[in-house]
Parts: sequence; structure tokens; C-alpha cells
Amino acid sequence: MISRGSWSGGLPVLPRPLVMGVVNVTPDSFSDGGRHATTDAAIAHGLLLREQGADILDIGGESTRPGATRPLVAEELDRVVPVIRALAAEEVAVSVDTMRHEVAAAALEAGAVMVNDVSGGLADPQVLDVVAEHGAAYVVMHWRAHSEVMQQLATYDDVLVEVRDELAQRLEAARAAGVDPARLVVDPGLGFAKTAEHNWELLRGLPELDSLDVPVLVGSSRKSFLGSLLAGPDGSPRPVHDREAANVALTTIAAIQGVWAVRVHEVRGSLDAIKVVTRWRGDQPT
Ligand code: PMM
Repeated sequence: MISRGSWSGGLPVLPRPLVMGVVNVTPDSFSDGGRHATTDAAIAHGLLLREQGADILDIGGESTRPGATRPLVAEELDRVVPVIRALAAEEVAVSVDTMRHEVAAAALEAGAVMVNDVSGGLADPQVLDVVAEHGAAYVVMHWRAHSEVMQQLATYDDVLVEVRDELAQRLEAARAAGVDPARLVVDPGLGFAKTAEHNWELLRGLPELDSLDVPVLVGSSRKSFLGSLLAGPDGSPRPVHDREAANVALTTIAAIQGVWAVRVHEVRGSLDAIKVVTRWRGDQPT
């Protein structure tokens, strides 16, 4: 676990992937919708994930599940800002999962160190200006459209090349807006305008993103391609809360491929997997 202060000089880089713990303060996220929907429950969950070893907590107030409708800006602010303020006061490093500049600004003012924008600045380009003004870290995720329509855009000739090239364009936009190049992170956006097959191809080819010369974050936790992989004999997907062993396997795969961080709902198993990979490489786990 690393402290909030470790972010002051740029992105912390460890000899192992960082673990980003997810705290969704939403009534409707597919993975944990409704579980931490009150401020107090979300703060308590965040502190629990920190205790389990999360290096950073990602606080989100908008569900991005396929078909989700967007909350009002005021609703999103009410959901995330008090949680971020309370966790930052406990010296936890916090990122805000938002596509809106108003929410990014309020979150950074409340103490967040990073903006995790699943649209990479496409949904609201002013997010880039806010991040630049605050000198914050910024996750550029690969994205093509909002949840209602994104799966219609899951068409690629070569998913690895197209995701990499589209991320390169978004990185360029972020740099042009003045975002600190040393604080940029990319994410292939598993499940966002991707079929299961696209997700597997991306997970097989993570080093393809190395040419972007930016640290890579991967979020596979609880996603539906794991549900279908692990479907029961009747074809029904494995329930969301019973996909953790598979996710730990994916953390192992991502760690072996040298990612900078993994975004997970359950911290303990992924941290164990990361320790195993670190030791297997010949280093001592931190
Ligand atoms: N996935 C979700 C939400 N935010 N952010 C990043 N950077 N990468 C992801 O893969 C990602 C994300 C999907 O929803 P969840 O919060 O229920 O996991």
C-alpha cells in the first residue's frame, strides 16, 4: 500500500502493479450496484479496501453498465464528493471515475489525485482542461460511445491496432490541453465497445500498448466476459460475485505482462497474485 503523498511527484511506480480498489457509489453498477450507495457505506468500504492493501481507490458515481442512463451532474457530485473528501482526509490516494468536468474539478478540490475518465476526454473535452489546471494524473480509457449505444460500435479489423491508435489520439489531445505527460495512464477499456473476443485479444496483447510509452491500467474485474466464460451447464452466466477466482487469474496474466496497475473490486486476491508474480520474477514483494 502506498500513501497519498507518494503521488505528489508524479505517478508512483512500484516494482509490482499497483492495485486500484473500486468504490461505486451508485444504485445501478453491474458489479456492485446499490452495495455502497450511501456516503457512509462507501467510505467504510473504501477504508476496508485500503486496509486490505489497495494503493488507490477509484470512486465512481455513474454506472457505465451497457444500457445505463446517466445521473444528473448534481446527483453525481452528491454521490462522490463527500466520499472523496473523507477518504483523502485519511491520507488515502483517491481517483474519481467520471466523464464530467464539473465532477472532476470538485473531486480534485476535495483531494483526489487522479481523474479516471472512461471516455478519455471524448464525452466532455473540458475534463482535459480541469486535469491540466490541477496538475492531476489522468487515466485515458479506450471508449467509443456512451453505454446505451457502445456495443453497436464493437467492430474492429484489428482490435489491438485500433485501440492503440485511438488511445494515441486521445493521449495527444490530453497533452495538447496541457495535461502533464508524466501523469498520463492508458487503459484498453475491456467491455467498452468490445465483445468478449475483443477483450481476450486485448488481454493477450497488452505489450502492444507499450509503444504508447505510458503506464497501462487494466480493469477486468467482474466483467461479463468472465460471466460467459464461466457459464453454468444451462448457459446462464456465472453471477457477478462469483467471478473472483477468474479475476485473480487475469490479474496474474496482467502482472506477468508488466502492467502499471489493475482496477479490481476485491483487493486481497489480486494483491496475492501480484506478490506471487513479483516473487516468481525474482524480486521481493513490497
Ligand atoms: N470499468 C468500469 C468502470 N470504470 N475505469 C477504467 N479505467 N477501466 C475500466 O475497465 C473501468 C472503469 C466498469 O464498471 P465497474 O465500476 O462496475 O467495474
